Amino acid sequence: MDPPETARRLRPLLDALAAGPASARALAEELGLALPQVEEAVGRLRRAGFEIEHTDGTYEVRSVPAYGLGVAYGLEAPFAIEYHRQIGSTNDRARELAEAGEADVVVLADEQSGGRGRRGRAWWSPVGGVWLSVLLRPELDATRAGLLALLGATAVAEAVPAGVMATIKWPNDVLVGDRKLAGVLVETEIAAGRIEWAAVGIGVNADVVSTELPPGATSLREHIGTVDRGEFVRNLLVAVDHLRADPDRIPERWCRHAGTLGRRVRVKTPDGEVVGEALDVDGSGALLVDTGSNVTRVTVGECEHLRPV
Ligand code: BT5
Repeated sequence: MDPPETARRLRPLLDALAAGPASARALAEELGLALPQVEEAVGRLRRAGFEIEHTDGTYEVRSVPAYGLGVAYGLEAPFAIEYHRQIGSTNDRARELAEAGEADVVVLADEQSGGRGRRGRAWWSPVGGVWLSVLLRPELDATRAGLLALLGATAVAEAVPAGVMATIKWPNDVLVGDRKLAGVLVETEIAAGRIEWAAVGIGVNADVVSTELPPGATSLREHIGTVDRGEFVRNLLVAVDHLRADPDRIPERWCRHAGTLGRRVRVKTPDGEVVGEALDVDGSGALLVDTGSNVTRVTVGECEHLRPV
């Protein structure tokens, strides 16, 4: 496995190359590297599928891989991309990177052999899906950690191409109709009441056929045909970046896509079931449910949409 600094080092080089042809010397100066380090980094990009021409001491990008590291080329969000063709779980790798002191890295995989959902459930992650974890160090009080799940789901809903009617079921399932398109698994490290780091794991059934997915699942491909995953991930990461920059606005942006509000719901919580009408989410991402006798604030639980009585 590459050391964590590799992904971080390639990002500024990709940005410099995306700006146009550049001499090795200019790149070295701009990036604060020695010439052999520039050559080594260009070699890494070539091995990752970039076609980079080198004539008269000038590098020029001729083509970019459609997925993988190609996602970082022209990405308008400050994340470094660490790409794996196959991995156990991107969230596990994000945790390793967090423990090595990293931030703002996206672990992206083509396939996961041990994809995880919440509470130990398995997450199917065949080739063609979008499986990634964004490692963030948000300025957020631990009591507001619930917002991060809303952030993940909102980013997916905002990035979904026009023509797909995606809605969010509280807190973080993205559905088309009543079938699941995407899920979010947030894992955090808390210290002294603050969030030290968060791995926001996002799984989207993008360019996958439904026969490769569990019952009850759907994919973007089922609705719009072949999907440009690179473009989708770039849009997703730009949305993540905007949302994390202004956490106070996450509930409002989440609400624009919410399918849960105004509906009768049953939420299974660690303290028992809450049944009633979902009214709103509060500033920490909790669901407010009118049970008929009071308004209950639900911070964790499994939410089910019920038919109106
Ligand atoms: C989730 O869990 O919805 C969170 C899924 C997070 C997956 C991402 S992929 C990148 C990152 N790395 C990881 O290892 N995980 C994250 P939950 O709400 O517990 O839903 C799990 C349930 O969804 C399962 O029990 C199945 O019923 C269903 N399911 C499993 N795989 C699915 C898929 N690909 N599409 C739709 N539903 C699925």
